[in-house]
Amino acid sequence: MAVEEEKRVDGGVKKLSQFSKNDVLIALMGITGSGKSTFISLLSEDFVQIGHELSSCTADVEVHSFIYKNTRRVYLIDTPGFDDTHRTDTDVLKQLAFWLGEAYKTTVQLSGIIYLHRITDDRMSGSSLRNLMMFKKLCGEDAMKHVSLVTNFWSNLNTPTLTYDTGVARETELTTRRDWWGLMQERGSTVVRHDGTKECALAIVERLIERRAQEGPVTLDIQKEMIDDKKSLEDTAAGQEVEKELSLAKKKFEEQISDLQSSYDEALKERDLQLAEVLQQQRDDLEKKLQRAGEAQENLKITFEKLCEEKTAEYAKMVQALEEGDRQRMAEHLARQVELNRQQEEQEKKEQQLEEQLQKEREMFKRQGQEAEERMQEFLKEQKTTEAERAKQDKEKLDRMQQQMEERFAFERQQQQQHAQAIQAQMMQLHQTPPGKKESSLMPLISLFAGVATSGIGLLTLNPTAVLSGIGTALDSLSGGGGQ
Ligand SMILES: Nc1nc2c(ncn2[C@@H]2O[C@H](COP(=O)(O)OP(=O)(O)O)[C@@H](O)[C@H]2O)c(=O)[nH]1
Ligand SMILES: [Mg+2]
Repeated sequence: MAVEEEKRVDGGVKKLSQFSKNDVLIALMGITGSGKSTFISLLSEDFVQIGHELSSCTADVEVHSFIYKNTRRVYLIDTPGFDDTHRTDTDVLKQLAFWLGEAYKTTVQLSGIIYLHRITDDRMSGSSLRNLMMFKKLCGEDAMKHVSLVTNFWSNLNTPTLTYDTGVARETELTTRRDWWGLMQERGSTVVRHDGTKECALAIVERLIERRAQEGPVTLDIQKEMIDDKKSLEDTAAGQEVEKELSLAKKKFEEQISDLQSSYDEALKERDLQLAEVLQQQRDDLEKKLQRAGEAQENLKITFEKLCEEKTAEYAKMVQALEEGDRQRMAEHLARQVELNRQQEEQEKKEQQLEEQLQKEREMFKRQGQEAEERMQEFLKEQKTTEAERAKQDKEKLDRMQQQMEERFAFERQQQQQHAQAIQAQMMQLHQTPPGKKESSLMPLISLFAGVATSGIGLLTLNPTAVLSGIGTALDSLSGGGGQ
């Protein structure tokens, strides 16, 4: 499995055991698209995927790191926002609670949090506000002095309706409204502008490191609640916020279902079956939503211990699925290689048959030509000029036919060669780009097997090209495997 995939499926938790006390851990939060991954990519030594939507099967707490001033390693934690289209808030909260809980149990603790907000966003959108609320509940007031509230996308304030002044006005509104950033700032959070450069990103991280040196590490409310107080997730402040939202949503769905029921009864009374069907469909959809909200509520009833068990089983399943995918891709690759070998063999057989046919026809024309020549000489000897002339014409006709045959065969041979080249090119491509070459630790083994199989077929069919190509693949796989 690829390193990147591995990092995603275990949510970076495995790495926690490798942390040392001197290391710095900084979490990045904010809605999807607020620039968390971009910020991390400015500093991180490893590859960071930007602007992508992770499939719902992957855990998206990701850990990236860099060495800070040659003294210590800084880990930047990329987290999911509470605005995920694939997952419920319950799932996102569980993911964060699990990761933060695991981090709390290690010797390294969080040094700070960076909360990103796009200054280009028109006021506070519903999802931004919701995400901010969840963020505050997760952190708690004591953690506020370790928070950097960062505005970014300043360079995008360059249209007649979206100017630098608009940005400044928005920034002021953010910090003056106590329910937005105002109270957090009062509690010690710093408000910073990020200009998108590496230097600026480093300065933001640096400030949090200095703050940690003065104040010690930060403990978030969710960590205290779940680990120290052994609360169930639904009883934590963040859990209660999600629970409140779910209860409200359920109530709304129930009211809508009840309204629809009345309209449905009315439609039946009026014998409007078409309308009744539409209303029934809408009711079914609402029932499903109601059920999902109920399930999300139930899923909040979980202790940290149970959460760990659940996540461990979930990750094991993901790893298995990814490995299964690897195996399937390799089997397809191998099947393609065997098929190309078969095509190549068939092609070579056709070329051989063509050559044999050409030889036979050439000999036949030669024989008939010689006979005509002999006839002509005989007739000339006997002074039978008319027959001699006819024999001469026969000979010329045979020569012409032979020439036409040679041209036709040359054309066919050319076509066969083009086809053979196409097969060769496909084989080369297949050798150069085996599926999941980087992803799979089993790939060299499969390549080796494919190479041996190719040369084996080559030997059996006395086909030197296949033997050489197979040996090439096997050698490639050995050198590639050794380098991984
Ligand atoms: N102009 C500008 N674009 C940014 C900035 N940060 C991120 N982006 C862009 O915003 C998009 C989403 O960024 P990403 O880092 O994936 O957001 P995430 O979902 O929070 O990880 C990408 O297309 C980035 O190139 C920034 O500071 N300025
Ligand atoms: Mg991201």
